[in-house]
Amino acid sequence: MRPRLLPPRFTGRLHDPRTATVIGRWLGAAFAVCFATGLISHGMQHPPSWLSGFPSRPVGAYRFTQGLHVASGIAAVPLLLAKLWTVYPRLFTWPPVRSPRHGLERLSVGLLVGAAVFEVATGLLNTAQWYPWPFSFVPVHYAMAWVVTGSLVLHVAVKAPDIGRHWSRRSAGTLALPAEDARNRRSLLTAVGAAVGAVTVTTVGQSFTPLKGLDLLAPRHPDQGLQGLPVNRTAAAAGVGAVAEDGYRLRVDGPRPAVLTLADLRRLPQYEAELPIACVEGWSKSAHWGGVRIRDLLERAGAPAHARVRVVSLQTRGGYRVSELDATHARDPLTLLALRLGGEELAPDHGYPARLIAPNRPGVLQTKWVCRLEVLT
Ligand SMILES: Nc1nc2c(c(=O)[nH]1)N[C@H]1C(S)=C(S)[C@@H](COP(=O)(O)O)O[C@H]1N2
Ligand SMILES: [Mo]
Repeated sequence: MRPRLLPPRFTGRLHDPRTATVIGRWLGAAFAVCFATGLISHGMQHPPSWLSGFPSRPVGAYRFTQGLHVASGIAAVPLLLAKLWTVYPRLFTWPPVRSPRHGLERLSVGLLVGAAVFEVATGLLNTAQWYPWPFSFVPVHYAMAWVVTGSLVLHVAVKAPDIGRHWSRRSAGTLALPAEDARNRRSLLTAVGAAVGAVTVTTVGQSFTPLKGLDLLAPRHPDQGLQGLPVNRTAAAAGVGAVAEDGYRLRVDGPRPAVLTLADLRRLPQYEAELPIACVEGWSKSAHWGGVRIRDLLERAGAPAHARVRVVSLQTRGGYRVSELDATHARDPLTLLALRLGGEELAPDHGYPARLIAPNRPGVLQTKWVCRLEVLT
């Protein structure tokens, strides 16, 4: 039976499987990079029980993978829009469901589109620290990544014959398409490529600092902030009041517990390290830190070599007041309880009087306003 309302007709010529295949390949690559780097980031923040820890070198590895995560997510925005534009006339094919198998395929496409749009949108808003939703970002963004990946694998499997027929310019299906569309397709693909290039070049400087001068669309500029380093949560926002120089104590709980004043900490051997803050939200900045080695503090406290360490902040509420160091990071000679940044005492917003800084570690785990180290065995 014909529907009373005729489905719309589409006169655009590039809603064809060849265009969908080419854009789909780029989008698939962006999603694959985004998923792999997202798993790394999530694994570092929520280490699975079967993993004893992560390597602490190269020092900037997380900066690189998380920079790639945010860059591939941003590149996915124009790619996803272009892909949806190419295929949207299929929403209006009649009848909408031809068979149970076709119905299932449509359902999986619906799931893929919904989850992909959700994932890219929530990730993008997170880079701007804007959370206009009632759920917590990390677990939901993580769970939806599996939904996107699962439905994407299913989609590629179902579409494999079509993809194969249009994979290259000389594939059978592609040769059957009107030849005069090829030039328009090249223009469209060039424009999509240019859009990807433009959003990448204007945002990637937030972590790849050689391009920071072009960083026009990124929410953070790596040079903006106290002592040349951005601040995500200020002392006021964390509810940490002014810390008095002689009121501060660092407790080290271990086999030989110790309580140290700021003067005690300054009398211990001091070390310097050039290490980045690599925020999960996509900005990264290297800085010059000075302070006491965590491993020296652990040795004084009689901690065994394999000990993990819980790092606790003066901050009394909020998600990032506590972090854990695995044995590799705890023993790394570059892992510091930093007292200085760029040769100056830490500003209150950077964690005065003492903050953790360790190599190859997400920014959220570089705990500020540290007041206690607990040796875990
Ligand atoms: N106690 C505490 N430490 C914290 C945070 C926090 O909210 N509370 N934020 C973390 C995050 S998300 C980042 S990116 C870094 C930023 O350090 P900075 O503000 O010195 O640049 O601090 C981390 N340390
Ligand atoms: Mo962060």
